[in-house]
Amino acid sequence: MMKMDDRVLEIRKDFPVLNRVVHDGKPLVYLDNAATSQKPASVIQAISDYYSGYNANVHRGIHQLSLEASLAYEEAHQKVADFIHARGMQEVVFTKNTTEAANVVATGWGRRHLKKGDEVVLTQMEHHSNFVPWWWLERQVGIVRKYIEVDDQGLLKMEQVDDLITDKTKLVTVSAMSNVLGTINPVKEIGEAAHDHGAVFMVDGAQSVPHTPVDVRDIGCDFLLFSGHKMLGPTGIGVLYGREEVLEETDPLIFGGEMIKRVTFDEVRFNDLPWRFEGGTPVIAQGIGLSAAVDYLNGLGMDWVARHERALVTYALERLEEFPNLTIYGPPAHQRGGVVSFNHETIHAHDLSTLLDMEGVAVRAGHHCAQPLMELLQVPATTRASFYIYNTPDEVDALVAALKKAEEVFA
Ligand code: 7TS
Repeated sequence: MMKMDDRVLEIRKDFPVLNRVVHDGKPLVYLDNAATSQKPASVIQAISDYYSGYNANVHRGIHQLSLEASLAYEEAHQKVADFIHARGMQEVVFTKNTTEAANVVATGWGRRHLKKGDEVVLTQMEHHSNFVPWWWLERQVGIVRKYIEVDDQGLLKMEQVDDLITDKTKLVTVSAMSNVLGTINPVKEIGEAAHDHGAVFMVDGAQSVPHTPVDVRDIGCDFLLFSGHKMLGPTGIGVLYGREEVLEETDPLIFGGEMIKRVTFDEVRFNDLPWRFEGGTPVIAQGIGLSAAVDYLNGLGMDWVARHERALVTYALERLEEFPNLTIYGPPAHQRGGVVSFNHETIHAHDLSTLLDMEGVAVRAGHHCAQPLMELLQVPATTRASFYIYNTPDEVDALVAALKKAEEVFA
C-alpha cells in the first residue's frame, strides 16, 4: 500500500469535475490525462472573468477593455515563456494545439528550407501530429524521412543516432515523452547530435511540458511544441516555442489581419514576433486560461509534479504485475512518465476499457494516434492509463480492482 501525499487531497478540491460520479454512483477515477487533463476552478474562473469583465479584441481598440485584454494576453505569452525558460515572449507563439504547431514548422520552416533529398530524422514512437506533416512534406518536396528505432523495452536505440544524423540531416525531431509507452527520451543528447551537423532540432513536448520541468535553453531545442489542454488549460490553444533566430527564418502559416505591420496595395510588412504567427483574432480567452494554468502548475512546482507521477507509475507497474495475463509496454518506472499501456491476453483493449469504464475508471483504448508504433508492437490497440497531479494511489487500486472484475466477467 502506497502512502497518499496529503497535498493531493488539497489539489483534488480545486477540480470541480472530480466530484462527479458515473454509471450509477461510481466515483470518477480519471486516468485519461495523456488525452486531456481536467481543469482547476482557477482556470475556469479566469476564462469566465475575461468574458464577463473585460471581453474585447486585442492589439486594436484604444478603449480600456481592449487594453486590459491586450495586457492579459501578452502576459500569458510572457508567463509561458518564463515557464519553459524562453528568452522572451517573442519566442512564444500561440497556436490551436500541438498539431498546428508541428504544421507551422513543417510548412513554414520546412517549405522554406528543405529541398528534395534533404533528410529529416524522427523516431518510431512519434504521435501522428509529428509524423503526418513530415510524410506530407516528403510527398510535396521529396525530403527523406529516417527513423531512430525503438527497442524491445520501448527505449530509443541511441546507438543508431550517429549513423542516422549526418550532414544530410536538416531537421531532427523527437517526442520528449511517448504518449503510448511513457518513455522519457534523452532529448538533450539527440539535440547535440543534431546541432553537431547543423540540423534544426524540434521537440514534441505535448507529454513532457505538462508533467516535468522543461528548460528550452538547457535542452538546446530550436522548436518546442505543446498543448494547453493537457496541462490544466483550455482546449483551442497550443504553443510553438521557436528560438528567435530560427523563428525569424520561418514563414507564417496564416496570412491576414493582426499578423502585419503595414499593408499597401503592393507591399505587406509582417508584424514582429510572435504576432506574425497569430493571424486573425487570436486565442484570447484560451491564452488567459493557459496563463492561469501555468500559475497553478508553478504553485505546485514542476519538480513535485514529476515526483508525484513517478511515484504513481512506479506503484501502478508494481500492482499490474499481479496480472499474469497482462502485457505491459514500455520501460521500467525510472525511465518513464505517468503513462502505462497494456494488453490483456484474452480481452480486447476496447472491451477492457469499456469494462473499466463501468467501474468508473476512465482510460483510453486505441492506437493513441501512433499507428506506426502499434505496427511495431504488432497490436491494433492498447489500453492506456495515464496519471496527473490529482491522481492517488487509491485510484491505482481502483484500476486494479476494476481489472480483476473485468477478468471475472470474461472468465
Ligand atoms: N504529440 C504527442 C506526444 C501527443 O501525445 C499528442 C496528443 C499530440 C502530439 C497532439 O496534441 P493535440 O493537442 O494537437 O491533439 N496525444 C493524445 C493522446 O495520447 N490521446 O489523445 C491525444
